[in-house]
Amino acid sequence: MQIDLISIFPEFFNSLNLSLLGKAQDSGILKINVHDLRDFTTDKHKTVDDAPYGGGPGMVMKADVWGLAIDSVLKKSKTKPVLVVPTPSGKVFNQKMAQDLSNEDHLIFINGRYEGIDSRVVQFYQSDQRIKAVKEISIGDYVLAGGEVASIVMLEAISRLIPGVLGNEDSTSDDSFALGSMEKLVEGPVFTRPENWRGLFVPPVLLSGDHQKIAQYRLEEAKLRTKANRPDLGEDN
Ligand code: JAH
Repeated sequence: MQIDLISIFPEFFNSLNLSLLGKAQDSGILKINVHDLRDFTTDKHKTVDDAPYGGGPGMVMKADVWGLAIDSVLKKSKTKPVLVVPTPSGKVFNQKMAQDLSNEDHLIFINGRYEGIDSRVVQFYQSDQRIKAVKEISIGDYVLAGGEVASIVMLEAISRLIPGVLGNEDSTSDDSFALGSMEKLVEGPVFTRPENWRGLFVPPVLLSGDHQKIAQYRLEEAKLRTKANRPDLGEDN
């Protein structure tokens, strides 16, 4: 998979060279390109923003600069990319969206700052035949200072689902939210050695060797935690 990220703060994405994402790039499964939006300005002050039409606070990122940056990525693209736009006004990101995006050939993330990007950028690329789809996505109900951290969150969720990215291929299969969309539960508690830590003991059933009983225990704990922390999930668990 190819991933292009465009930002006025390209250094935010240095963390993508670490751990899981770093290894996926070393192995060639993932190719990540980071682009500095200011490289696509045409004025001597490298201006990327301007005052909002209609007035109001803050600044809006200029459509012309974004257009040049996105077009320069598109001109080198072999297949039609999905354009991802992190924004608090988008659809809320979830595991299903991560799974769908992990099956794409090419993703482009455009990362706004200030009060956002001139809305004509999304409008234009939604009807551009060089692009497969435009996805405006939020990672939750809070406002960040820009899209960069949201892009990193989404990329971590997406890339670990790409075959060959995780060392242990099967360790994703029963994570919280990875369960089928019918029976959604968060995971219950987990334990490792020592059996007694500061007087706190591992539940004995986990040391019993009875795998039937263990599965039953884990399901009950998952249901309890889901009811307590996520009553919006698993209504019929
Ligand atoms: C803020 C551009 N829901 C996460 C999220 C995503 C993006 C932004 N904020 C929150 C954002 C300012 C400018 C994007």
